[in-house]
Amino acid sequence: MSKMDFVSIGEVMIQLNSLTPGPLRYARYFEVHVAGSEANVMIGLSKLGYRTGFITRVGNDEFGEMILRTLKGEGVDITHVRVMKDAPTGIYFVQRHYPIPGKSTVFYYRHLSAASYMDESDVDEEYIGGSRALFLTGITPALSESCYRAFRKALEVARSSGVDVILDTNIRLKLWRTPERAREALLPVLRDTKILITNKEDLAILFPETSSTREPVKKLLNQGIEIVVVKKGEEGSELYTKEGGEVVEKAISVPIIEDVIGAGDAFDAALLASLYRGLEHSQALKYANIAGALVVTVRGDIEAQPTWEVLETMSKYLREKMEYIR
Ligand code: KDG
Repeated sequence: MSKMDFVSIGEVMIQLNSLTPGPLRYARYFEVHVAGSEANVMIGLSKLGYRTGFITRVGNDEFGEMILRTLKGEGVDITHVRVMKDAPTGIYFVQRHYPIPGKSTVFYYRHLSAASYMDESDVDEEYIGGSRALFLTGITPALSESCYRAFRKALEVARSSGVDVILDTNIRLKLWRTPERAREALLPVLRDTKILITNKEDLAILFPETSSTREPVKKLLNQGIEIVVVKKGEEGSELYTKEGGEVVEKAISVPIIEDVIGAGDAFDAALLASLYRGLEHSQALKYANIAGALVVTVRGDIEAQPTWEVLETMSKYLREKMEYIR
């Protein structure tokens, strides 16, 4: 098996995205997608030319089969995906533009799903140890006690093998239930990361003593993290380095917002693809903002994730505002 550039661990689900905006109690038509934060990032990186692999479990059911086919079709290695007999593939629903126009809400049906049974035995030391980077999010440890142990083991394996650790805090309070639980589990592992990706809301949960983003970012960099990236949605994004570097990029506004879910993952993939290609930090943030903006224009998390060609086309369009008729 060839070595991976990026490996990740988490849950992939079937996303049922309402075709109509508004409360789900009135929704009659749903569109089916495959999605899940960490897998979205692996797919995004695969579209940008990297070899990626994913560790998870799916149920021995039609939805599990759909996930396997999608991952494989998008170029993600599935040799470390287990198919479980006694638990189903997780699903979730997306409600769009309600109660906040332009925003989406998720409703999970993933309790006791196949992926929630992952444990240390899913974490293959050679697989992670042989890769360039391990990508984690704060979602996986929130799934169950055994997922938390798998997450910790993956992190330790990467650390002891000299593999870069990248973490997106991605705090889902619907899973953690309280901010305290999220904080207790995540704060101790942040210092083990090389690149930390976060947002204003997560920083407020992790560092409730301050309302600024600057102070926590400074603290994190002082703990040894090399790069901290703060995603600010419509306000753009910021990148800070241990050496004192600071880059701020404006968000890209798009004429259509279908569903904002998955934008952050596309952002992460384009950011990491750019950083690992050695691009300037400001260019990496620009591409990441473009990738995030593209994903909000469609339903589903992975369909509009860009290739390099798409990133370049959009960059050119934003610079020159030419009529794009081909
Ligand atoms: O980042 C998008 C994800 O939040 C979405 O696809 C669902 O993975 C998911 C989760 O756990 O919330």
